[in-house]
Amino acid sequence: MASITDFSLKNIRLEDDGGGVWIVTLNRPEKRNALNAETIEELIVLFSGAMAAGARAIVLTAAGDHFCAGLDLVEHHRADRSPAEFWQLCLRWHEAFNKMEYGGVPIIAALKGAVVGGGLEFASAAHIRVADRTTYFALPEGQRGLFTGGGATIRVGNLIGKARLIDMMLTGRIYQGQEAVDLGLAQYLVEGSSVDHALALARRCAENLPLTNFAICSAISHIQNMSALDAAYAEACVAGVVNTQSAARERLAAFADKTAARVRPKE
Ligand code: 1HE
Repeated sequence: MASITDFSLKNIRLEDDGGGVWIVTLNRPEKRNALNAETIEELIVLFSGAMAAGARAIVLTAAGDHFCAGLDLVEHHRADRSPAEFWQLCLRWHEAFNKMEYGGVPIIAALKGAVVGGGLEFASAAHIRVADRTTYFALPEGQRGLFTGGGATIRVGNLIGKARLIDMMLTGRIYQGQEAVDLGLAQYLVEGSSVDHALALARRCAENLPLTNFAICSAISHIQNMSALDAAYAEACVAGVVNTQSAARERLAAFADKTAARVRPKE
């Protein structure tokens, strides 16, 4: 895809703020943005092509009061899938979420209402999560007779740890507010609109050099999958490329000649 207008998506709305920050809106509010198979395919197309189409940062949001109600349970019930079919469907979910996590474009999820089941798996593939006061997190799989299939055992486990993940799945425990932030389910809790805050963060990310963001939003996730020895080597390789990019020379010169902003605590 050469530009944002080349995407033809039914369940997702796409806008550019004019500065390369894309606003990606899940658009099935009447189904509480439950993820059906078609939406997963659209996510794959979108996140595979966003960088080449010029996205500098992405705000991920949803129409209606709820971010995402997870797997489309009605579609799943009606399709009466075989084990092989659901296995393959889960791999499509992984394809979509891996394209997000490893794709190199910063993704900031603006959360609200239900972020549950596959909706939490989806949000966990973003790089930054902003919650508002309506946001709540749960993994109702246990109560539905299901198991997570979109990466919760990995990403949600990484965010909150194994014991809390198991508790959420066994008991249906719901986290919200400051407690959810303290546990790591979101990095920000805002009083107003999570979209406004996510947009401000995305615009800030978009001021970074694209290669730097690419490294932050792909290399860290890859490196975390490696042994410490290989991770250190890979980090050195990435730094070799990023820290010698010609586009960074201007920023380094500004520091050297004392015109660049300094890093100071808030007044
Ligand atoms: C849905 C879904 C869905 C709503 N699949 N259609 N996820 C869950 O267990 C969460 C299921 N959803 C809910 O608990 C509630 O819908 C909400 C708390 C999110 C919202 O409640 P509410 O009162 O605003 O809406 P509602 O009346 O429950 O639903 C409105 C419509 O959305 C209704 O459709 P309608 O055609 O009858 O109007 C619902 O059927 C539809 N809807 N949620 C399909 N999830 C890779 S494995 C991942 C495994 C999982 O994700 S398990 C967790 C599934």
